[in-house]
Amino acid sequence: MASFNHNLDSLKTDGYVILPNQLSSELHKSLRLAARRTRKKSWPHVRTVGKQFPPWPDASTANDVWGIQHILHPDISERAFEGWYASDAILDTVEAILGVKEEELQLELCNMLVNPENTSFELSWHRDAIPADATEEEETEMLKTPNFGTQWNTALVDDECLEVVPGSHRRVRTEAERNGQIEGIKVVLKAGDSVFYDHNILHRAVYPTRPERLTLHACMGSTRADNQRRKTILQHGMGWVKETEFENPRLESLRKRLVVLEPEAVGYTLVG
Ligand SMILES: O=C(O)CCC(=O)C(=O)O
Ligand SMILES: [Fe+2]
Repeated sequence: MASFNHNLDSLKTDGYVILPNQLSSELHKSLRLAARRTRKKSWPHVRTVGKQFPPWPDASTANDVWGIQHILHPDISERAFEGWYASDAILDTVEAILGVKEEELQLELCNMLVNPENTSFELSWHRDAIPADATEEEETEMLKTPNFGTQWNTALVDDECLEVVPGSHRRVRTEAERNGQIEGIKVVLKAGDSVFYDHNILHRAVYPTRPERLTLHACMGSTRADNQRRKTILQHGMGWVKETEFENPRLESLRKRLVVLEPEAVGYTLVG
């Protein structure tokens, strides 16, 4: 556990931590097969090239995509994704990061990021929870907002698309950074590695058409999060979770905790 505490320290200090080789070779293989099948599927929920933030248009209007949304959706129905999202490895890590028990975790987003086939693309520098046009005062306030969730990328093949500014989740942007002069470092993942990162770290991503990218991109939160976080998650086109029921009992418990929209019902008062 000592080494995991070290990882938690890195996540707090640097805003990200790479956890090498997180997948058994069997799970890795089934996830990679499931990911390649999913990529080939005709599926309406995608991230379209040319657009950084949701909502994204339906796949039928897209020339190219950089992500496949909602890979836990019953119409995709890949057991490998379901088993992975609700695995010991993921749940133990999320529990340690958030300092809560599995009984307090809720299902959130689970997507897949891919190389666009024909048109390279890139995301500009951003924080996920603070708009780029926030004033210094707004940024200062928003950086204080407690976060009851964590997010991560798990690479199924080698991936160097993500760039981060270490430590930037704990401070406002410098004048130079506000003017777009940002020095980041590449997050280099070998196949099987995961990176957990703070949603407020300054980051961007560069998507060339080659090599292949197959990276699972997910988040999970605590039921201590206020209804605003739940509504945001559900409004991310995730209404389907209300109608579905997973066979995997751990995943089903996570789902039920997200769809209960009154925190009182799960034993917590509103926070934040
Ligand atoms: O491609 C990535 O790894 C990062 C994606 C990202 O930053 C986002 O979707 O907000
Ligand atoms: Fe982001």
